Amino acid sequence: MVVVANPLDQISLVRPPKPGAYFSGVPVINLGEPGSAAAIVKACQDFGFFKVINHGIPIDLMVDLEKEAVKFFSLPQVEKERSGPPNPFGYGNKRIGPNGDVGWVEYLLFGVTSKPFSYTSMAFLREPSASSFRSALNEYISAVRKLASEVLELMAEELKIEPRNAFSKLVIDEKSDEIFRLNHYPPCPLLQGLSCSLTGFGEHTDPQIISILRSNDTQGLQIALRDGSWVSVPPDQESFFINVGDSLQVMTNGRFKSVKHRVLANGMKSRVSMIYFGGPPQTEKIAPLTQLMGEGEQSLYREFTWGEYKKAAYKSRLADNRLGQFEK
Ligand code: GA4
Repeated sequence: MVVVANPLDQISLVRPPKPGAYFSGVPVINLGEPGSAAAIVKACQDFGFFKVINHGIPIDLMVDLEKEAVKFFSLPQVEKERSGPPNPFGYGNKRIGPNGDVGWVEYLLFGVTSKPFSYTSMAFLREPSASSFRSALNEYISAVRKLASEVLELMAEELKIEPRNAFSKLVIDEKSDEIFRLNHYPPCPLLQGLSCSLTGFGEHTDPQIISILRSNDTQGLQIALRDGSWVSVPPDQESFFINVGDSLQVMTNGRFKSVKHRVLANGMKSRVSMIYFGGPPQTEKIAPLTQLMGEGEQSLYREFTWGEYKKAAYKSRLADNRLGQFEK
C-alpha cells in the first residue's frame, strides 16, 4: 500500500490573535508628504516593515487583479492543478517550496525575468480567454515595480548613497530576478466555530531586496517585533505593505532588518494577497555598500552573488535563518 502524506496533518494550529487586537505601531508612510524618505529609513531600521499610502496606484488595478485571482482559485481543483506543480513556478496547493513546508494556502507563483513576462509554464494563462488575467498582471506588476523603485530611491536619498539609483537599479534591470505571487487562504471548514487559527504561510523572511504586498480586507498577516513577539497587522486593501528582504539587510550591513512574518488562516473569511518580490540579477554581488560603512566598521557578511543566495535559499526550510551561513 502506498501511503501519501497528507499535508493537512502537518499544518500547525496557532493560538488566534484576539479579535480586533491589531498592532497600532505599523509605520504609515505618506508618499505625498515631505519627510517620507526619513520615515521610510526609520521604519526599515525599527521594523523592516511599513505601510504606504498616497502611492498613486489606482485601486482598480488591485481590484481587477484580485477578481482574476478569485476567478482562477474558484476553478475545479483538477483544472488548477494543470498549472502546477510550482517548481519553481506555477500553481501550488498547501505545499510551499521544495523542502516539506506546508500551509493552509493555495497560490500561483510567477517568475518575471523577461519584461513583459512570458507565461509558458502555466497552461491556463496561455489560453486566449486569459487575456484579461494577463493584462491585469502586467499592469499591476509594472505599477508595483515602479513603486518599489521609488521607495528604494527614497531610501538611498536619505542614506546619502550616490548614485540615487544604487538600490532601485537592481530591481528595474532587464535581468532583475523578480517573483510575483498570488495567494489564496480559504476559510478552513475544520476551524469554523473554533477559537483557533491555522498556519497559512509559516514564519520566514524574504530573500530578495524588497517585497510589496497588497491584500483584500482580511486579517492574517503578522510580523515579529524585535523582542520576538508576534503582532497582527490591520488589513488595508487600498494601501501597500512593504518589507525589507535579506539582501537589503546585507547591503545596509544590518541597519535595515529583514522582517520575520507569517500569515494565519481562519475559519471565517478568504484572504487574497498579491506580493511582488524585487530581486537583483543573478550575477549581482550582494555586500554592504562601502558608502554606508562607518570608520572601522566591519562587514557582517561575506560577499555572495544573488544567484548563490537563491540556490542556498531553495535548499532551506521556510523558517530557517538563511543569512546565517553568510555571516562572518
Ligand atoms: C519566501 C518568499 C517568497 O514567497 C518566495 C518563497 C519560496 C517559494 O515559495 O518557493 C521559498 C521561500 C520564499 C524561501 C525559502 C524557500 C523558497 C519556499 C522555501 C522553502 C517565492 C521566495 O523567493 O522565497
